[in-house]
Amino acid sequence: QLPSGDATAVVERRRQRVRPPKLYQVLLLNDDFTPMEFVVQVLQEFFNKDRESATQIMLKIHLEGRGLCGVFSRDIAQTKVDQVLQAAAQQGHPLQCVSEPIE
Ligand code: NFA
Repeated sequence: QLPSGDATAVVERRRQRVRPPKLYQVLLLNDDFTPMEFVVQVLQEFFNKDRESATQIMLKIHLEGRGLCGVFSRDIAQTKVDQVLQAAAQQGHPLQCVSEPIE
């Protein structure tokens, strides 16, 4: 179990168990129906992007299929996903948003 011996070994083993929390990417996925302007507004409202970077990210998603909106702790990432999906559904848009752990 523990390496043989002294108190130092115990201290080192405890320290090894402390890990920084996993981080999560939040991504938006392209579709053929959600208006570009709505995606730009989502990026500004929920991901605090200025209009220029929001437009760039939207176009990247449009051209490449998906794009990174931000990196957050697990709970914040899930809240972002929920907020985006709720806003999209409320406006009748099929916009999809997912979160994925990094590494
Ligand atoms: N592809 C959508 C359109 O042409 C725009 C869009 C961009 C949708 C990014 C979803 C995400 N109206």
